[in-house]
Amino acid sequence: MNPRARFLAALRGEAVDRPPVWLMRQAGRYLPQYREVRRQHGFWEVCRQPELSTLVAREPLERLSLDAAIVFSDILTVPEAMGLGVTFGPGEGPRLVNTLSTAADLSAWTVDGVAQRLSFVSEAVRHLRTTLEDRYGILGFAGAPFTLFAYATEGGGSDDFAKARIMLHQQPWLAQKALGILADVAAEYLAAQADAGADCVQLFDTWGGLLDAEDYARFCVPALRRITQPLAARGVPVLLFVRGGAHLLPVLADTGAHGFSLDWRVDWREARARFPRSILQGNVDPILLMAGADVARDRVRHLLATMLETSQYRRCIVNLGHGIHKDTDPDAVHAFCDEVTRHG
Ligand code: 1CP
Repeated sequence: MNPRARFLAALRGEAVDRPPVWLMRQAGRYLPQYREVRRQHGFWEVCRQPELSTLVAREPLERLSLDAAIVFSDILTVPEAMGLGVTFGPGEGPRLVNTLSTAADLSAWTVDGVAQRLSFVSEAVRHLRTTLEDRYGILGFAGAPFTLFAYATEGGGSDDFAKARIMLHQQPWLAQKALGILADVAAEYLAAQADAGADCVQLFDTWGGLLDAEDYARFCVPALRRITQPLAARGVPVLLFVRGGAHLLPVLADTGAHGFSLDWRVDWREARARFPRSILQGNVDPILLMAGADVARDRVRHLLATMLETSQYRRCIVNLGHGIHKDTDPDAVHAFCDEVTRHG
């Protein structure tokens, strides 16, 4: 089966020879060529030049047996385009200059013209689609509203994103307004990526798992529905990844997502029993790729056996439970993908 045909069949719930595979952060710092490109170009420069973004998005496809590419970009394109001033220092996480703590901060967000300022991402998707033709699936993506809200309030990475969680309860109206704006921008942004050639889109809620189910249902689910509803109306499948979200499975059904990218701590069988008709993606612990090629192969065999037994391989996509760690040996990643292809 052609990789894109396999990816599309999985998204539609059709029979496949084996589940398709792609990996979160498949184009990234664990690849020597990526690091070489980054020595010569700034992060935003790589994202903004379609030739460079396609180059790095294709690198993993050339080395590994993958069925889909993810556009090279970042979830922080959206706050950057809304005037929050996002920079990536060497070897550290992102920094945001204009953080959100008051209603005045929110009024300063530049929502007018944001789609135009984000158009470089759909241009990157278009360039990638033209280059890959119909050989591979393509995923577009965006940060989920809560995760972007978390960076906007904190001004950078954090272990607990306390400012965001405090704001939800101290200024709930402000938090809800911010989440609604982020959701509406994401809906339009993802639709543009689909129009440019993405076969499906993924929402990354990397920090959503910090919330309990009640807060997730109150603040995140309504914002997520503002994204999934218009995309569903356009026939664009939306996958939702919530890191550390095992306790949120009961409320995720209400998000309207077409499928779920499972964190490594989620029990696959439990998720399948809860979501018999949804796409499920995941969910090998990415840290275990650092245990070497044999462990990587073993984990794939175990996952595929579960996928076969519970789902006859239908509506399943092989992936990790979070992004590849930058210190991972590319040979272990190769072994992981190769093992998937042995099960066709
Ligand atoms: O120095 C560098 O080269 C920058 C490292 C890097 C890369 C490779 C960043 C900065 N972003 C990216 C690309 C990226 N980011 C992709 C496309 C590549 C691919 O997947 O193949 C994607 C999908 C993302 C998404 C992303 N960015 C997320 C969600 C996924 C996740 O890993 O949880 C998050 C949280 C970010 C924020 C971000 N951007 C970059 C870094 C180092 C971080 C994390 C910062 C933190 O710890 O808070």
